[in-house]
Amino acid sequence: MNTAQTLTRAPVDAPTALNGYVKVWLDEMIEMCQPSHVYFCNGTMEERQTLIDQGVRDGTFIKLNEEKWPNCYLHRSHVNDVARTEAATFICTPNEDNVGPTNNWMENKQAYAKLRGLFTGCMKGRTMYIVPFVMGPLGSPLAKVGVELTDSLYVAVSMGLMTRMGEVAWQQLGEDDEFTKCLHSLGDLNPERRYICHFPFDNAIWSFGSGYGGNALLGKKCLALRIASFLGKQQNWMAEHMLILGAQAPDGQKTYVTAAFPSACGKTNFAMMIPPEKYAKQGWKITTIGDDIAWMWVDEKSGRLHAINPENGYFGVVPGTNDETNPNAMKSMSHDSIFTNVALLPDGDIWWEGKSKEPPKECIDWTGQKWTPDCGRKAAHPNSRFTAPLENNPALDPAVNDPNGVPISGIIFGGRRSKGMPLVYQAFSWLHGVYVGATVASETTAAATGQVGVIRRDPMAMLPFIGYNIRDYLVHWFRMRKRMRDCPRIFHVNWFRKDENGKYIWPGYGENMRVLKWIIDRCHGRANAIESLLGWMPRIEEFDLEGLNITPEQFATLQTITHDEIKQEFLGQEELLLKMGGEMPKEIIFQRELMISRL
Ligand code: GTP
Ligand code: SPV
Ligand code: MN
Repeated sequence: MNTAQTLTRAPVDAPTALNGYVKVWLDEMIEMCQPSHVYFCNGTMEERQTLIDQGVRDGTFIKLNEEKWPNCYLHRSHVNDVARTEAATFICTPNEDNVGPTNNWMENKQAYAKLRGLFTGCMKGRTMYIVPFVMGPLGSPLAKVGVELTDSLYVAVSMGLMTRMGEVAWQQLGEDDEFTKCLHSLGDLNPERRYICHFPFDNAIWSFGSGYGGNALLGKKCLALRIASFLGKQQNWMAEHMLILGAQAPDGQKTYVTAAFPSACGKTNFAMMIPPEKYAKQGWKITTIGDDIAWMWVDEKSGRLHAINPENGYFGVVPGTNDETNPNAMKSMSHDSIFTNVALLPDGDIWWEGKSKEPPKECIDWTGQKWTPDCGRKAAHPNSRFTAPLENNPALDPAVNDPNGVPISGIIFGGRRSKGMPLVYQAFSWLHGVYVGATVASETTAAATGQVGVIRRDPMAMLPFIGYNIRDYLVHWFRMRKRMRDCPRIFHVNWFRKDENGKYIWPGYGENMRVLKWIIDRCHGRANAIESLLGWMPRIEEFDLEGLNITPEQFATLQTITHDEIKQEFLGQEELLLKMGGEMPKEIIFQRELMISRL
């Protein structure tokens, strides 16, 4: 069928055989939004360049110094649109019980009515970009098709970097009716009229009033976490806020682990870690499958948990990233990338806090104003980001496009805890591990609007991303174990413990390899451990500190948790558990009792 004849607006380069279900939906959305132009994205490189060039002309993008940053561009967002807005994020269903105590709920019919009001006519004078995309390696049993309609050129181009976008999506979809209907408009960027609404029962997402990544690139948090977690619950798989990395030992053995840390708490850095020299010399290699999201299912043949990265790019935190902390991230963003809200130097170079010790003498800050080191403001926004294709990463794992995913041996939880959490411990069992994950806490970061640095419970680093009731989510975690013949070992880490002067005790970044090595050895039943109140911990005298400026005594302090701190921690866990009230899964109650019994 040729949609060009039936669409209300012209000109339209519709794919020759547009899926019939897409067409019906598209006609309805076009009639509501009333765009002046409609453009079908095909996903070619020529198209990406044409769109970017158009963005350079209309001010969406600023071209950077071609020598220093080949084919890279700067985008500045509206000053009130720089991070995810959790208060404006809703799960819209018939019953409040569907979403539970940790989500914002809107009754689905009311939500549609409210948002229809906002979307009606919102694209007058604008172009609607039709962005078909696939989440997951093509042909994977879990790969999902989405179609995003957006009036943001920045979103259309970014979706091209972050997903498998274009003709491939129509091919993957075929004549099927299973695709996520994603509707997005910048609206007028008024935070009062900002709604990120998910309709899990309709496989639909309507996002209005924000152009920020997590609110607007609907394949990422909205589809690949909120909608996908809902689907995974029904279809026996898991969508998690996790990186996936591969570690190759000197003898060639490859171990894959996932790690769930809350937003801006170290996933990208851990996933791209370069082992310290000693380990590199021995032959250790770390490779990246993904840096933010993992979809996992139990492989029937092996009986093990397998994982894919649904994304095709990185949307990574820029501040703090430099050639020492994360050389692979620096290389990943070194060409063909988009930077959002970093500072611009006079020669078309860019800068951000933590890029170099010496700040530039002057620059244009992320808001477009003149900036000098003494002006008292940040040059780059603390949540400034880079958008880069996966293939830019020199440490990309060869299995990244494998539809069957990679087998997972370990799952690591962690958070940003200045006090009271040791560097590493292992849960006693899967059941205990789920409790450890469910009670993760972390100091809040600039990735979401609101106060920064306050501790909050963030179960499995999924608090803002579980698309249904947390009670059912935890039960799902317990049940998944029963499908596995061999289950991953579960760990908890904290890179962020501080001393009395407020300085990080642990060097972090590449040195986290030492912790990973112990974790890998534990996964394979090789390393010793001592039983502590929290879980299994490395023996101080066996933990590799060679080449580090840390004495075994200091390491012991890093690992210590006092009785008082443990009691404080238990009390802190109540904050989340009480929200579930009488609906707490029994496994959580039992684990809590066991914890107290150990005191
Ligand atoms: P999202 O993309 O928001 O989900 O974040 P993420 O979990 O991928 O966080 P990322 O790796 O981008 O790290 C966020 C911030 O923490 C950056 O400023 C990093 O430099 C810093 N960071 C990451 N790893 C470490 C570490 O091991 N030690 C210390 N001290 N800081 C770290
Ligand atoms: C996060 O906040 O966890 C991110 C960035 O990964 S965003 O995609 O904007 O949500
Ligand atoms: Mn994230």
